[in-house]
Amino acid sequence: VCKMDNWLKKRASLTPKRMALSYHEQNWTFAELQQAVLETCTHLVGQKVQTAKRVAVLGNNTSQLYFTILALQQLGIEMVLINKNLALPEIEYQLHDANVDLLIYEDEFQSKLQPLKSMTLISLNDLHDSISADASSFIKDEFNLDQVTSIMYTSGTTGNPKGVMQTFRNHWSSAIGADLNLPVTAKDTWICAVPLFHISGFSIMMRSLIYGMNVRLYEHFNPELINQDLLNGKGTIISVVPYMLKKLLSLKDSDYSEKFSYMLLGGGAIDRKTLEICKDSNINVIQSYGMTETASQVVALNLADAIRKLGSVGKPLFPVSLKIKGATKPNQIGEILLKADNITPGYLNHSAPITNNGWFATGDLGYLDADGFLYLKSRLSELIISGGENIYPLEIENVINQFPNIIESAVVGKADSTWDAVPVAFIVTDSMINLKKLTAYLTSNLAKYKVPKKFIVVDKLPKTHNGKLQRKKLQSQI
Ligand code: S0N
Ligand code: AMP
Ligand code: MG
Ligand code: MG
Repeated sequence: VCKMDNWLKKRASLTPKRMALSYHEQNWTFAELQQAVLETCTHLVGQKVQTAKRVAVLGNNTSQLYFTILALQQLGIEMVLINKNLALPEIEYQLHDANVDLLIYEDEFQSKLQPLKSMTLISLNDLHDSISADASSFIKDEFNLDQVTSIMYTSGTTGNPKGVMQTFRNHWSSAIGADLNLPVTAKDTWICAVPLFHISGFSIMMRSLIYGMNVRLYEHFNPELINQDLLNGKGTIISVVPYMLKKLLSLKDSDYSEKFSYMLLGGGAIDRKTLEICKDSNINVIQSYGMTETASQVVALNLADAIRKLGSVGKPLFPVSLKIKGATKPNQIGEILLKADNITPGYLNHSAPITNNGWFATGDLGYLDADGFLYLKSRLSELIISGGENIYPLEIENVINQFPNIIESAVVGKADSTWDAVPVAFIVTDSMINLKKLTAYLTSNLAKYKVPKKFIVVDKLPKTHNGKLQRKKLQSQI
């Protein structure tokens, strides 16, 4: 299949009265959601946005942002989802790299974006107050499965973030694979407190259209409120990263409502002890493994095996093939290779093929046990995951090395009880460094979670005789 009926139209015609979205005290059925999205389309067309090739969006998980994302999709415009925590230079890099025509942002971010003079900017509030025009002729009747609909940036080993292109086919394959593992029913409500700008959140929105499922959207992760809502049966499924799971666990003092089904856990490693506490607290946790490049989970546990195979991230989902590079029998560790319609066609502006004979190399190491369950070990790259946000040492080092009197630097991850891991920097300097100035400089150039929590001055960095940095040696010094 190359084309499918427009998902929102299809969904609104199949189950118009079913609940689609809850946000604060407001609710929308699929017919009402379609209406709200159409309304946003009329404002976009009033601003001639339909002629844009690519539009970026920046905001919290508000209903307005939700409608805007779906509206851009209705108009067939590729959208770049900007991480709201990024510093302005990081945002500028992405806007420029993706050749974005317009940035739609939530008013809260106005002051941060102020210096972006050359860019066409429109706030969500202004968009909604703007003149409208008939959008019907611009709305796609069909979705071309090979068309890119969303782009999310992720950094690589080179230090420069790359735009991961996600097609309708990627999202379709992802949603179907997830549902064949853990079927969603009309009684389910999926809590979306993970960001819509990450695939963890965006994929919930796509599943909602495809399954006809209600989404309870939270402006941001509000643990107290979400805990209350889980106790009161306002959600049956919630996507979490380890930080969020542990935070919710710390608040929980009685059982969740019996309507509650499971937490979908992904984005980073979890310790066994936390999983055992969940088991003892009657919380079903479904461990999963996925990435931006795979349009969310590609491997997941199911309810029957979640306890029996505690510590595993599960089996490859139905549409996903997985093998361990070089492994000839169970329990051999190697790089995880994947083949699936979930996998991105590639990075924006990078012509190098993303697959080799159809196989995508994840950069993650793991092994399959004799029953075919995947266990993750570590990564080939030096990725640090803090609260579900990825930090690539090279990206930070490149910024640190620009600071006056710093000769070189190395960033490593330090285990952290709150964030799982935080970055720490080793620096080599030729004169005294003002820590306040350095921190201020880094904070204006990097998202806060990327700014090292500690700086350690050293005479030189440990290197092999070929000049390769020995991070393991540094790791033992923190
Ligand atoms: C953990 C979150 C929610 C923390 O944000 P919160 O609580 O809103 O904090 P703020 O109020 O914004 O800031 C307070 C202070 O904390 C600092 N800070 C914020 N975030 C971090 C962080 N991550 N690390 C370190 N510090 C942080 C702020 O700077 C601020 O500092 P001060 O007070 O000094 O100003 C937030 O970080 C969050 O939402 N994290 C999760 C992101 C996420 O979803 N990651 C997953 C990405 N991966 C994928 O999407 C692929 C896997 C996948 O698809 C998936 C993942 C999970 C579940 C399901 C799936 C699936 O397959 O469907
Ligand atoms: P991202 O592209 O931001 O979603 O990050 C994807 C990376 O997060 C993967 O390549 C893994 O290194 C890591 N990751 C995802 N899920 C898990 C998990 N369940 N356990 C450990 N690491 C994970
Ligand atoms: Mg990534
Ligand atoms: Mg927040």
